[in-house]
Amino acid sequence: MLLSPRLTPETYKCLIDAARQDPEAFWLRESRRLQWMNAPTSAMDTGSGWFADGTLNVSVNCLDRHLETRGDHTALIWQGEDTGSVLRLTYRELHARVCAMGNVLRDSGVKRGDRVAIHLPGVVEGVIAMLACARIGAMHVVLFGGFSAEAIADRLADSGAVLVITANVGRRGAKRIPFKTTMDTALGLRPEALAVRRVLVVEVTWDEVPLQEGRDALLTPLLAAASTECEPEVMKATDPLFLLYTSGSTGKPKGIVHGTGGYLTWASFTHELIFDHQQGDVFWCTADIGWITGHTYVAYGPLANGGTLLLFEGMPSHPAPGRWWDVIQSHKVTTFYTSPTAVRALMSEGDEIPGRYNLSSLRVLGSVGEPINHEAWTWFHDVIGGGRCALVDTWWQTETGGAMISLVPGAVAPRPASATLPLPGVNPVLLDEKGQPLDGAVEGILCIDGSWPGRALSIWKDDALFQTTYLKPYPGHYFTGDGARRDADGYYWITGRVDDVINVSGHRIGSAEIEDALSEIHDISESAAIGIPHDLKGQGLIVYVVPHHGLSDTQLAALKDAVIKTIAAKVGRYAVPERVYLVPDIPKTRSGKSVRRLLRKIACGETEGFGDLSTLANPAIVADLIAVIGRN
Ligand code: 6R9
Repeated sequence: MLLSPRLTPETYKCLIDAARQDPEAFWLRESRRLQWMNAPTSAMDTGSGWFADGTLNVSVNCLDRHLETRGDHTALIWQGEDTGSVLRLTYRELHARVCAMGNVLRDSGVKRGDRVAIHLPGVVEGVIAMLACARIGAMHVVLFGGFSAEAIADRLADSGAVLVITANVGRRGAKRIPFKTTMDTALGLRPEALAVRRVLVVEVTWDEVPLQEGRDALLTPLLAAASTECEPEVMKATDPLFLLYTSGSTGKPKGIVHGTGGYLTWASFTHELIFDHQQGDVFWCTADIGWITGHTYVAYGPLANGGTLLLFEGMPSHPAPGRWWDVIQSHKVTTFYTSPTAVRALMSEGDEIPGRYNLSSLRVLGSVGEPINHEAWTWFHDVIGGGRCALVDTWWQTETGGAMISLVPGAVAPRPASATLPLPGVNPVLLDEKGQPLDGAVEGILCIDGSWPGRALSIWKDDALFQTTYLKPYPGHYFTGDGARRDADGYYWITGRVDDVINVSGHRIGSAEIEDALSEIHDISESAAIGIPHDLKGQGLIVYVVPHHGLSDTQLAALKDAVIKTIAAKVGRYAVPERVYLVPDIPKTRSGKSVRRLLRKIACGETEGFGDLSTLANPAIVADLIAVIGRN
């Protein structure tokens, strides 16, 4: 049965107007969607943060308060890699498991304010551990399953995590991913820089797991012995809830800190609005919990709203194409939220495969992580949604906490491949390069004016960097790093990053992150990483490498291999470049900055139309680069 959307264009307009006319009253009212221990008396961030005098606990909001009305409703459906392995947890059962985990963490010495790192494959313990941290007031630091040992070690050191939750292995089709071994390597890399005292291990399979005496323990026996009642910490709305690393245009990945009351209000508000959340929905967000989408829309939004979330352990096309459609059919998924890269990959398998499944339970489809092209939008909407589902393209970022510009089902008319209009309380502006606001139908740098409840509090241990990255580039505005076009009706089309962040399959990769990793290869004098359009991945990563003079042919031949191996080891396999070019030099401005605009054009095969090259320090290099690309 299809339910009609809760909102109409008229009711939505009232919401937008109310948020504009009296934002303080609007957000104070919206905050009441949560259960507060002490309800806030002020909403807006006037220097002391959102809902500053409110107190609450996030896990109580996601679990305890639902027990009375929907304790026996399904909170979580876990679909394992094998068709036959399904786990359903009611709110009561999830509550008990989270409490047990909270007690295990407390017994392991974790205190309020401590950081707990979570590095897990797609098992239920991920969401349980996040909520358990929230319950005891510890901050979780979820690490993406695809990070290398070096990348993990960097994040453990920066966050000062005292405890790690990992798995013996992860299942990826027939493959086994050695989570625990990778963690052991990470912990051994620079032990003096780490504060990790304890490692708790989830046994995903019966595979043997090496345990270090005194430090490591299997989680199952500890959970079995733990009480299923766990007193929640009373947290201030402005206390940090979690820390999540993301890549920027400069330096190392930064730990984005999100707060408690504002973040959860935003997660709940946006989840209800953009997915038209209704009783009985089965909500499936395919993101890994290691990314912000996995925080806000796998865990916090759906649970804060008392929904049913689906977690799938496996891959889209394993053991055969159509597996995702099978999951939708089996569990009667109503809301399906994924990335353009996934849509394009599934589209390339043809229409016949989804045609074999009954997808009529679907009501809302969502896209996130990168711009969705017209063709993928149309296929998703027509073939998967059968033309009857709303397709919400949701633009947002790790730093914004939740969706900012998105279609709202029933309330906003769609335009293929457009993220459409800002949500209530979100005030985007487009600026020119000098920072002047642009009016009307125009393209410019996307900034946001004012604050909103979900905005990140800071960068871990570096508030000055938060200010210089987001608030100082265009004073008075929050700088997103994205460009956008606006049409005459105020609809937004996100054009992609305007900084040095590359978006490969929705994964943010900083060019500096790649270049830093490569600076450690002895035979390389410098490098430059750029992104160019890629049919499936949105952007493909290209690396230009300048070898030292005088290397032999054999040394040069080994260099490309070394580049790939180094990036896989220092960052992760997800950041391995599409192509590596060995070049004599990198085009530079007179002040020594790599001119990435030229590097992008040349990598795309362009041979002319580069504009005035006389301002370069080394204009002759352009012809050399064109020759290298032509030969490869
Ligand atoms: C939620 C998330 C953020 C960057 C963002 C932008 C790109 C995300 C998008 C989109 C076009 C969309 N992005 N959603 N671009 N349309 N609907 O992905 O967070 O990993 O921090 O990435 O992703 O470039 O700035 P995060």
